[in-house]
Amino acid sequence: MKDTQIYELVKKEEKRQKEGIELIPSENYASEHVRKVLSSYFVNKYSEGYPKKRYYGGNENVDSVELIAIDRAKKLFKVPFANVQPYSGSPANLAVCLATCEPGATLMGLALTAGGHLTHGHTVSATGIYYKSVQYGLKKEGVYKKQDLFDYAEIRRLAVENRPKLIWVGATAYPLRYDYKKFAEIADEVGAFLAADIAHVAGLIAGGVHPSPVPHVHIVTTTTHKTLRGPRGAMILVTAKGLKKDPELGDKINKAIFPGLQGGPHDNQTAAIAVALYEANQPSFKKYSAQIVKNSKALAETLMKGGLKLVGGGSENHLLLVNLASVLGVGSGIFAQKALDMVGLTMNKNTVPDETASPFYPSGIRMGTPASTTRGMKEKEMKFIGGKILEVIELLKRYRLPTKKEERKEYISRFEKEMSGNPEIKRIRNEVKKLALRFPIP
Ligand code: DSN
Repeated sequence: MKDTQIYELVKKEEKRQKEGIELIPSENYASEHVRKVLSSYFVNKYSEGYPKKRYYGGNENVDSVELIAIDRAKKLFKVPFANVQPYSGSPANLAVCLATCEPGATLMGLALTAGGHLTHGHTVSATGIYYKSVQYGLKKEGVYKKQDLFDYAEIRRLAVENRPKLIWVGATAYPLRYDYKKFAEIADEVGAFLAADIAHVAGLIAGGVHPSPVPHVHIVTTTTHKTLRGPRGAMILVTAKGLKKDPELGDKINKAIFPGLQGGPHDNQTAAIAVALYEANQPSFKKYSAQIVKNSKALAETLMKGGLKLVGGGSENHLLLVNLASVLGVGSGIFAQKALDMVGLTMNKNTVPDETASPFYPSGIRMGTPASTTRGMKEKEMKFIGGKILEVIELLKRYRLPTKKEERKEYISRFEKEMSGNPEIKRIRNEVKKLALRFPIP
């Protein structure tokens, strides 16, 4: 007996992934080994608790798997403590809040519109509902120049004024390196815990091409499926500095995950995380992460040469953020996302730091190179892809997001219809597909 309805969708998704080029910077292709372990018999098990301290029997193999995953995480990121049970990044970040802040305490994080994450204290997230959240932004001037975009004087002013218990450093849409030391000076001055959310750059840190926050922060959280190229999941790490500040910090993190926030860990996910950590420790992963950055720079340069405006004046990591307002008008990210999707270049509309439109109709697009680099693409392919992006954007110049909200839906569906019948879109689609098929996915 086979559920053909879902099976057909699985096959369709496989085809979509093979024939298109994935440029969403938070996505990647896990190895076949990771996917096999993810669907192994560990999927059947319950194991509330921690290794050797479980509430169910039959956990001798699960214990070994989790201990190996913890050990590999500690070695890869050079930390004395790791919890590998978070279901994903959002529960991991909420667990850090639970472990370090009493309800209602103050925390600080980068605002969503400036590239921060919902779980760094946005008002609609539990981290902004159950805690008093103070959000910092980026520099007001020079956001399109290559310079550190964080305004440390302003972040320090906010920290001194609000005395947060916890400060987040990290983002989902920041194209440059972080100066973790400068954040640490501020957190140390006000006695706050400093947590680095490295979800986006974990693979780059593991591969040695992005600075590690570990010497400077108390806690590190990361998802495991982005640049780290594992299964969906997350980890919380405590550094030596963190244990010095609070020797019970590891225990507090463990308690916050279980029983504070979660029930039984997903043991199949833990096993697949262990595999991903093994893979990230191989010499080939260093080459992979170095190539991600080279590719991102090549893509950024192609787009800038084509006249596009990039936040941070380019890319120093795996992603780039393009402000389309000057070429396509405010709120035009949706046109670019939809048209690029039609040609098989998948990326997402995104707010830009000086955004004047809403997060649903933002003025930017965000893209990145972790997934295409996994397929073996290099600078030459990035220049080609950049060229295709520019061609698509050229086709969008006669469209503008209606200022009246009630007109938008109809305008966008007319736009989609026109685009899908456009012969130029069909031509570019074929060219992208031809390239994609030359680079198989794992
Ligand atoms: N969804 C992730 C991203 O795309 O960055 C963050 O949670």
